[in-house]
Amino acid sequence: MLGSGETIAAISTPLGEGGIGIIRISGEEAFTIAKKVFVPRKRGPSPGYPRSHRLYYGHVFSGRGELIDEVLLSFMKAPHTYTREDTVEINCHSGVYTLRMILQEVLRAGARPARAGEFTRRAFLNGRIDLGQAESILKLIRARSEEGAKAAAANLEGRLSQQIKELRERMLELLARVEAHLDFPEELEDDSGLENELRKELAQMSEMLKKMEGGAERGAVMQEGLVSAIVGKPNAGKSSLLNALLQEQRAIVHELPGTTRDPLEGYLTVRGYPLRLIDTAGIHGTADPVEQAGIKKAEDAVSDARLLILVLDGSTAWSEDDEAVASLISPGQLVVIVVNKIDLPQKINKAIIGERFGQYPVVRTAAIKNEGVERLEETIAGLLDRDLGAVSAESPVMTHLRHARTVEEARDHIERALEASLGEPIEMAMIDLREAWEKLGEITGETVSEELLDKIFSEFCIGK
Ligand SMILES: Nc1nc2c(ncn2[C@@H]2O[C@H](COP(=O)(O)OP(=O)(O)OP(=O)(O)O)[C@@H](O)[C@H]2O)c(=O)[nH]1
Ligand SMILES: [Mg+2]
Repeated sequence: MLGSGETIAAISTPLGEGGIGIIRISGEEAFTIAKKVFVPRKRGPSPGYPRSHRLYYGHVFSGRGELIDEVLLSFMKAPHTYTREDTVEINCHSGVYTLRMILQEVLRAGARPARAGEFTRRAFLNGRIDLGQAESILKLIRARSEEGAKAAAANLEGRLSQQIKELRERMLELLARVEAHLDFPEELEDDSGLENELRKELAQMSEMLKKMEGGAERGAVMQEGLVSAIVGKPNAGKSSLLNALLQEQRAIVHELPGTTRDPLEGYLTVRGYPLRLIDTAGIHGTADPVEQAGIKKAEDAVSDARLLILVLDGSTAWSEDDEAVASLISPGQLVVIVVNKIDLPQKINKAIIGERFGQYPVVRTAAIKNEGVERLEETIAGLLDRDLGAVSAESPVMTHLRHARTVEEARDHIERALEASLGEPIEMAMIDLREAWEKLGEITGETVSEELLDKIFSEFCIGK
């Protein structure tokens, strides 16, 4: 099956300086178009030119006969291609100018520019991948951490899709059995056997869906990074700690308090957990409007954060500023207390720390000497292990919010079916079971609407 019949083309590699860049052409006319812009080096028709899945060396010329670049071309015959359509990839030198020039020639030769995600959309429409896999490709393109990439890759193999498919099959079987029973009620004396079985099945399905939901939050964290704010009074050593964690001089560190104004971000992976680490302005009472603006941003960052790294300066006494910082913690936030500058004589009152932060882990560091930083990472990882729960290797991590929501909705239907099965006529339960079945089909794309497809594929970048 072919897509819309139109042949599409786009630059498939990121624009910028690089070793090679690729222009991808897909559709019925792909070969014809490529042959118009490409001149193979070997003179005379080589036998069978162009042969599928072979690389050809040659040049691309402009319509006016000017040489644009020396390239390698691969012609790939359907269906053994990404889109299942005839596909050509032009490997050229990756400069923005070269890539654009070649694309222009390809468009002039009859292709039209591909829309965002259109190659993957065609792969889906032509049945090469299901929708869950398509979204995993998107995630893979964007994954920030190795773990995130692994989770996306696992879904790409269709693990989530596989589980959903099995569950849907079970639902369908159940629907069929109940319907057969409803059609021929006289063959059974009473319903109680079937009803018991129905309840048991529904309860199991609800459990399975609940487990899948569990993977969703972890999935989101793996993709986006856990939002984590470093917060404390001025000069406590927040920026020094950020630099120590990132192992680079990202933030300006200075002995003057009030150095950091705008929040500063860095990405860090702690034992496989990606963190989006935000360094913030020191929080204290001030009349300086610029500082006030920075503090406002710091407070916003704190309230958005899932993890707070609250930094105290061990070399100064506990103060009102520390009190103000402590009051920003909101219930449910993950918190680590860091007592920094332990290389200096300690003035902070340990009793107050115990009193104010008894329920949180405390780590002692000397950020500028890199002391205690590893301990801090371990502590953070421990908190996350407990919070997100160890997910076993086989359970699919849901990398997409849409999947998580859909699974939740499906479980709502199953719960309602379960309720209905406790008193209402059996048909009522069947309605919700069928809805759950349909919902789950949206994940694999078996019951998906055109509108949803548009939304999903529009998130892709062009060329994918
Ligand atoms: N002795 C010692 N000095 C430190 C340590 N950590 C930071 N400092 C020093 O403390 C000063 C302030 O450090 P910063 O990292 O800029 O502190 P900050 O909390 O980001 O400060 P603001 O951005 O102004 O709120 C600098 O002079 C650092 O060199 C430490 O562990 N030991
Ligand atoms: Mg700072």
